[in-house]
Amino acid sequence: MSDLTIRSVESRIIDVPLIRPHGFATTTSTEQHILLVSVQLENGVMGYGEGVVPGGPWWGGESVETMKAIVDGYLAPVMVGRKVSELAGIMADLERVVARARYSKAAVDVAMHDAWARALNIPVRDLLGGTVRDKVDVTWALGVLPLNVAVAEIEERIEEFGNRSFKLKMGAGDPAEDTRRVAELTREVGDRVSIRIDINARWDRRTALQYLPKLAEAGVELFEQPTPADDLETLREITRRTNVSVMADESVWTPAEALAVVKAQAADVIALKTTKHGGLLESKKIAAIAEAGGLACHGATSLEGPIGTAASLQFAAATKAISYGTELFGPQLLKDTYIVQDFEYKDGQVTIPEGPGLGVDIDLDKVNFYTRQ
Ligand code: MUC
Ligand code: MG
Repeated sequence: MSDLTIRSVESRIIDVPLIRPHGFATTTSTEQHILLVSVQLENGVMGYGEGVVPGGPWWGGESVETMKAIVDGYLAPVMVGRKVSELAGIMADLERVVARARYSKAAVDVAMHDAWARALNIPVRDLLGGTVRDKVDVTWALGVLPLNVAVAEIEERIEEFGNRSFKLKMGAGDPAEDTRRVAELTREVGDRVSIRIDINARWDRRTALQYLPKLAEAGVELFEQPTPADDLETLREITRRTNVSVMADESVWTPAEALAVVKAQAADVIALKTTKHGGLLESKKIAAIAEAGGLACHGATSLEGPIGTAASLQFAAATKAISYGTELFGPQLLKDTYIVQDFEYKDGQVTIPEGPGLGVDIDLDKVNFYTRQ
């Protein structure tokens, strides 16, 4: 019997350039910074996971630099010497040593899933219950862009990859101007593709109730987190007042928060990010709560690289509740990859990789090339 004991846990920061700047409500990224975590077992098997946040600590308080300190200094010592088949027990013990820090915990959760599945020569999806789907729809996110640039990018993605839905980031500028820009764009392309918006919790109640109806009228199909995370009352009011689906993102980090959204009937969809929730085990709980409460889950992203994306794809493969498509386009936003395989993005979908573990293999030369000195 091969030895499933964790021999070592290592991490390094890699910086990968983006194909174009990605504008969020509060910052703009030109590179994605990723904490690549590796877990090696005594039998020699390696597993990988990514610690990754969208564009820096503005989103959830963690950054690759803080994650490195947490993983190396606090999580790794709890993991080394334990059997990877005790994953649930290890994750529970991590809670005793480090509060919150869910992005850091996601990186080690995924690396352990990958190593364990590889040791058993099965895909990670089999550890999560097996397959419900082998492809998922992919929404392309545009960031904050001027109208003509956004339209050109949408046309290009439709032509090249058949994307059928697009997410625009809002909340960076004056709400009236921002609304005009997005409403005009929606009128221009909204009969051919679905336009969704993500305001990243930047609007207050009054602004949201003033401008969201105009966006609904223009044909926007989904409002993602228009208002502050803790204000479920307003989110519920928006859900009630408009016919547009409302997605909770910043409002749901934990299973308890997912339950609160269900109880408050504050949204129709939950943005499920395997990173934000602290890994695949915690994400399963969110999915179960959403499903029981009659909410759909969207396979959302923190702009993961290929390893983190493969993890979220394995999760979507095994989780029926991911019924509102995905935005797992992270690898397409990176200028280069650091896995051996290419993902198959086609007809607005991506095929979920097969093969042991996450279904993708690391390209160590590339990883070395992008490692921060
Ligand atoms: C978010 O808030 O959803 C995902 C895609 C994107 O452009 O931003 C992220 C984060
Ligand atoms: Mg969001």
